[in-house]
Amino acid sequence: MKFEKAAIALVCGIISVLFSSVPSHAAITTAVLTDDAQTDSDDPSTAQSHTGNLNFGQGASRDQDVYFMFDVSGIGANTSINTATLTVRTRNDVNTTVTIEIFALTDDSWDESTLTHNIGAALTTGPSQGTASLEPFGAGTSQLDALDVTSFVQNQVNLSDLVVGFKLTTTGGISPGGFLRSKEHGTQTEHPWLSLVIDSEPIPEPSAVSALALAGAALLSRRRTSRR
Ligand SMILES: [Ca+2]
Ligand SMILES: [Ca+2]
Repeated sequence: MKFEKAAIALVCGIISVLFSSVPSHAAITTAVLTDDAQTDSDDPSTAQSHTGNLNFGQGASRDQDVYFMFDVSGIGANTSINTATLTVRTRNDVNTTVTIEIFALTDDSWDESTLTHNIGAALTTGPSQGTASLEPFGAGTSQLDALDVTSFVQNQVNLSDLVVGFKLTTTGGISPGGFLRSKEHGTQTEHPWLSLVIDSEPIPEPSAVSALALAGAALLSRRRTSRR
């Protein structure tokens, strides 16, 4: 009986230590912006400069889009996402309100130095992550818009896909529509122009706990058998 009590206490102790060793508190992570680039349908097979202003707009026959990609490997694959917020700083120097719409990109097969309009148009996009109305505040004034992208980031993490991309498009037939500064731009007084902040927590590994419980049960069972 003494042995059984000791074994139970040992198993409970191990499980307790195991659970206490798993971080239970949410962590705030700022994802790393790895790529940002623009495309232009007027020059569809050429990679546009990705190191200055990234222009977006939609004319009668011209389509300019902005693409960006984050590395979220810092949060790990086995993670529950509480919130993921994409913040976009844009500037509209045109005297007309522009509407931007941001789509999830489920295809990560592009990079900022080689992306063209034709490559971008062939990429698979996921659901819209929302729209923002970009007011013409005047030259030199930017605005910040925050979009909830929790569902898409969780979807990517669930697939162990720790690269999260987006495509910024414009509606309303306005060209030029506006711009945001690339991460390489020399003027970053209002940095960052793109950010993805993730509130997440690791999911405890149930299999390890189950294995310990089974080991404890087997130990007790063996002890009982040996006493018969
Ligand atoms: Ca860039
Ligand atoms: Ca991805």
